[in-house]
Amino acid sequence: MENYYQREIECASPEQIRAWQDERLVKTVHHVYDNVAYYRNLMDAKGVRPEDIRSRDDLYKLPFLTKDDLRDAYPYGLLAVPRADAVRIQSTSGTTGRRVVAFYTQHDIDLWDECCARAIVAAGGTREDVVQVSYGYGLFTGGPGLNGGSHKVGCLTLPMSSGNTQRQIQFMVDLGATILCCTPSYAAYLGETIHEMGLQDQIQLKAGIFGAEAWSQEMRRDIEKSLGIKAYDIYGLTEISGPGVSFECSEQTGMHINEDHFIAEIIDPKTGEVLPDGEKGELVFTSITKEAFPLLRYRTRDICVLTREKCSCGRTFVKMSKPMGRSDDMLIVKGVNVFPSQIETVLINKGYPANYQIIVDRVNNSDRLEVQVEMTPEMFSDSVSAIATQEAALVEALKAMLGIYAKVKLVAPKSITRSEGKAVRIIDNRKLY
Ligand code: DLL
Repeated sequence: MENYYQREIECASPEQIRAWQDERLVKTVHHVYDNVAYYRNLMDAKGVRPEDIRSRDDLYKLPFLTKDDLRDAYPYGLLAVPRADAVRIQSTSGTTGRRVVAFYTQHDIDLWDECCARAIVAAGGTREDVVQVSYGYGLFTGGPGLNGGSHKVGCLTLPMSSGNTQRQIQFMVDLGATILCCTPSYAAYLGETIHEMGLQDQIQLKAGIFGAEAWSQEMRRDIEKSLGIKAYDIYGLTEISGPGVSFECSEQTGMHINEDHFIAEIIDPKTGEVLPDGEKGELVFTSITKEAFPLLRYRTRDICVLTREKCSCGRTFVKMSKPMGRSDDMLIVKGVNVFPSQIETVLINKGYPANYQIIVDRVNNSDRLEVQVEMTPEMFSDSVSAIATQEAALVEALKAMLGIYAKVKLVAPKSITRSEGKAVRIIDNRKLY
């Protein structure tokens, strides 16, 4: 059997890509208008008829869709096929409020697998490889996405999921894993543990496919050195399918967006105006081949740049830069979405004033979250043990809300700087962007 590689698609001419996008967009717009009342209402409110969308050039006429819409329409409001035709649900990593869920038909899963297969091939994967998938499995898309892609390429797939680090490493050694798929922070942790166990000479890895959170070039170099591999970036989001929306090739100057399935736009996050290629702004995706959950002009909140330079790998699909930040204030800490509002809720529920600061650092390639919380004068105490008890209670409550550990430091009344405009709650020292 030949190695799986969709060269004729990934290296298609710009005219061919445009033709696919035009045709598939028109079809998708009719599909959602006919089958999703939520869309019909949005489009009617904007006075757009499906017939108004004749090509990619008409995309700007469509309304944007945001995470709020997905929450409003939760759970089935944006499902575009009969429930009996959908076979899978995945969900975003947010831990509170209404979760965002995405649906897939079998055909949608096949196409998603294809996108992930392309990423694996671009990282040098063939059917000779043993792929260790150490992204979480379950509602998170990382595990299922890379698992499906690995099968499609014909690799021997190790569905490890995340956690149980010693066992991960034992399997990696025993089974001779050659490609590792996980978050960059977990890859760094695995590398560190492999060295502690003195097993670095027994590792056969050659490449890693890392994404789901921001990571710097410095971190890439550290991981490459520690694991003795080439590390590739992969991007995606649950709403648009999961990992594999875009991926790095050997040139590593941005991630190729699978343009036969997704149309990418960059907009000014404040005005919504579409910006030309090369300008920095918010990334917006329209899925054009999905059956169960097609999203039109979905605002990702990720800030990046699109470039259409010729790539030495031969692929013609547009490249996106690593996301340079988010236009909203969501933090991704250890791969988990953290909103300052969640922290605020905990503090206020526990009787603390809303004067707090969130500090995120990256120590030894692992995220550290600290919340500094101001006490009220009534709470203030000279007793070290009384303060430690209060801090411990907050750590517990934050863990229950966020699902991850945050260090808590109680500080004296009035010691956190007040702002006259919008409060700056977050100090992100990770230098990720
Ligand atoms: O993180 C899907 C994924 C899984 C991508 C595995 C890559 C690998 P969500 O949990 O919905 O989906 O989070 C999506 O994560 O909007 C970005 O802000 C961020 N993100 C994803 N990939 C990258 C990356 C998955 N390579 C959100 N670099 C997105 C920086 C990333 N940020």
